[in-house]
Amino acid sequence: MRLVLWSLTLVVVGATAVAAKPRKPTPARPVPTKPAPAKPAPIPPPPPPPMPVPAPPARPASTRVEIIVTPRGFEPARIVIKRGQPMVLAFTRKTEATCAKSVVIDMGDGTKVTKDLPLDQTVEIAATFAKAGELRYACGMDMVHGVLVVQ
Ligand SMILES: [Cu+2]
Repeated sequence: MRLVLWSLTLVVVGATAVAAKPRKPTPARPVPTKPAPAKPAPIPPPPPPPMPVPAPPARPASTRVEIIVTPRGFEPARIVIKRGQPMVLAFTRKTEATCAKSVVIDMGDGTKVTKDLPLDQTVEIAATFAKAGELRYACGMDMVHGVLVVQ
């Protein structure tokens, strides 16, 4: 019995000795400090599309009529236009062989507009004719005529 106890004690002590055996500290392994691979720069999100610019209030487009002054007079000498339609009457005198070196237009509202017509220069007259009817235009001496037919 005593022998058994002693043996047990030996076993326990031996086990303890094994357990207590100082472990050789494992040297810290150098961790390779590999630089992290550079991540590709994140692609910035595309800029938001520009806000649609609101269109300016719609203005009715004006209708342009070219009127040439030639030795035969105003060409065309008869212009049909729409009532209420903004117009640009563009006169260009192309000849010296005419007395129509200016134009007088009956605006249909009791007024007349007179414009000089320098050679080869386009003179624009913007107007909107509100009333239907026939309006004359003529040279300054009222010798060369044309007519605006407002419908
Ligand atoms: Cu004239």
